[in-house]
Formats: sequence, structure tokens, C-alpha cells
Amino acid sequence: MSNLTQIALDDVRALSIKILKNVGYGDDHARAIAEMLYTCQLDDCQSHGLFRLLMCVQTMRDGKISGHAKPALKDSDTAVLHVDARDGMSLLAVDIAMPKLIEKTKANGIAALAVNKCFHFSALWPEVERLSAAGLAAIAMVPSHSWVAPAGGKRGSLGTNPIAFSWPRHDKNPFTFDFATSGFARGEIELYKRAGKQLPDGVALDKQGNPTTDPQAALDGAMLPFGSYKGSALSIMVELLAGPLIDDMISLESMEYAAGQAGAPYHGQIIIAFDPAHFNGGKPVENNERAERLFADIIEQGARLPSQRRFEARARNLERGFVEIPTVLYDDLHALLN
Ligand code: NDP
Ligand code: PYC
Repeated sequence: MSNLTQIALDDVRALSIKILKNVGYGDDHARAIAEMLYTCQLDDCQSHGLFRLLMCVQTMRDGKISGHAKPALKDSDTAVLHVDARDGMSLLAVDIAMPKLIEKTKANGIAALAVNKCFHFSALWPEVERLSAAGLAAIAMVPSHSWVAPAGGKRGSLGTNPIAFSWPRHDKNPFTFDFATSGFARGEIELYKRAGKQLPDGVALDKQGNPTTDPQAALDGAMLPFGSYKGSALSIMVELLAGPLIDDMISLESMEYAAGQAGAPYHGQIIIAFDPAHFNGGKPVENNERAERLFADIIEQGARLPSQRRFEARARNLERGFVEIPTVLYDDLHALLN
């Protein structure tokens, strides 16, 4: 028997909405969360696709999130836009702010969205790709919980702190990357644990500060940044830009706020968008060619662009009309309907 179960594409959203509403999310939040889960699962992003329904459910059970919060958009006469998620999941707040962020970026050349007071569980690439689909380049960042030791340290100070970037390309998928600044995302370690697999070396320390490849020891101990002091510094930058800069929590505070509860971290998020039309010296064609020359040079060497695996997965899953998830996860999700 296969250890994978197929789910028809239409059923991914429907199953998500049913589970989310069952546990207490209102219609608008359930729809926004389900759309993110569908988008990630369609691209075979296993750590932040349907698997994250477990975290969304846990977050509601923890009792601090509002499943009916109405995000409040606060415009200004500067290039900075704020949206207060009012203790809801981040996604509805970002949905509500996105048209205004695009409008402000096109007017000013650059604009930033600060999302405050949100619970956050999701991948960032779908959000920066909404901006590149509008012809903009964009960067997004969030802290999380202080699970990650700084390079040279032994205990968690930093979040897994992903950075996502997307660059628009004519008639092609955008250039996008999106990764945790820890060696592994927390979700990836959880998937290793569920699959009974050992981690590679260099990803985590146990509670005593010794290197470990055991996923549970890693979850109990401290994760490590990617690329030693370089990843560590990038992670600190994420803490600063998506924390104190926007009057919101650092990962240490998010962890304290959770007080041992296992749901999604609670903090802020920053998204910065750039309109090439304001920067490219009136030479869009030449500058697009320059970017394309770089991409071609990378591909010609046999290297791949980030997100290529994702785009291939999307094409395959759209063609066959279903996604596959581990049967154990499928069973865990169905148990949430009872
Ligand atoms: P991965 O390590 O899976 O992938 C990182 C990026 O690198 C992807 O864009 C991927 O493209 C690309 N990539 C992978 N292998 C190669 C390669 N050989 N050559 C070129 N590019 C490559 O990401 P993470 O596990 O670190 O993060 C997964 C997700 O978790 C992210 O979407 C992130 O936003 C999310 N996350 C969310 C957090 C939160 O607090 N909300 C915290 C941490 C992570 P491809 O997809 O095509 O393989
Ligand atoms: O995978 O590191 C992670 C993560 C943290 C919050 C949501 N996902």
C-alpha cells in the first residue's frame, strides 16, 4: 500500500475550510488560510502546505487568536502602509492590504507594508509572487519563536526567520526564493520527526548544546542558522526589520507570549516592494535583458534557479488534478473533523 494519499485539487481548499471552520475560524479567515495552504500544496511545499493545518488548529485551541478579527488598514501620506491584524492570522490582513501596497509602490517607486499583531504560520513566497505578478520586485520577512541559536551560541535567541524575494520576468515564472535563515525550517524538522528520519549534520544542537541529528532532540534543543555567522546576521536583520522597526515583537518575545503553547508564533511582518519603472532609468528592455542574461548564465552551467522545482510541481499537479500528501497526515487531518 502507498504511504501517500491523493487529494483532488478542489478538495484541498474544501477540506481546509471545513477543518478551519470546525475549530472556530470565521469565513474570511478560513478562506484566506485555505488559499495559502492550497497555493503551497499545489507546488508540493510539504512543510507549509496542508501540514500547517495542524498548527492552525493548535493555534485556535491555544485560545489567543481571534478567528473573526477584522484587520484595520492604516494608510499614510508616506510610502509606509500599516495593517493591524488585531490578533488574527496574518493572511487576511495581507490580503486586505495588498491592493493598496501595489498602488503605493507604483506611485512612489518603493513602498512597505508593516503587518502588526498577527499570528503567522505560512510561507512567504505566495505574497511576494503576488507583487511580482503586478510587475514589482518584493522582499518579505518575518520573525518566529526563538528556536535558533546565533552562530557561536548554544541557546535559541533568533527565529527561523524566512526571507522571500521575487523578481518579475516577462512571459516567464518570476525569479523567487523563500527560505528560513535557519539551516532547516522548524516545519522541516517536524516532517523529519514524523517520517522517522535523522537530520543531516549541522542543523541543530540538543538541550546540552551538543550537535544532534535526532529531530526530537533538535526540537527540544536549539536549531542552527544556515551559513554560520552569515545566516546568523541575516536572521538578526529579519528580527530588526520585522520587529523593532515596525513596533512589533522579536522572536524572544513571541516565545514568551506563547508561554509554552505550541501554536503559531505571534509577531509582525514586513513586505517591501519596488517598482522597476521608477528605478531603471527609462530602460526597461535593456535592464530586463541584463537580468535575463544572468539567469541564462546560471542555467547554462547546469545550475537551477530557486523555485524551479516548485513551478514544475505546480504544472504536474495542475495537469493531473491532484496533490499527494502522506497518508498519516491525511488521517490526522480527517481526525480533526470529528
Ligand atoms: P527550502 O530549503 O526548501 O528552499 C529554499 C529555497 O531555495 C526555495 O526557493 C527553493 O526552491 C530553493 N532551492 C532549493 N534547492 C535549490 C537548489 N539546489 N538550487 C537552487 N535553489 C534551490 O526552504 P526552507 O525549508 O528554508 O523554507 C520552507 C518554507 O518555510 C518557506 O516557504 C518559508 O517561508 C517557510 N517558513 C516560514 C516561517 C514562518 O515563520 N512563517 C519560518 C520558516 C520558514 P524550490 O522550492 O524550487 O526547491
Ligand atoms: O517552519 O520554521 C518554521 C515555521 C515557523 C512558523 C511557521 N513555520
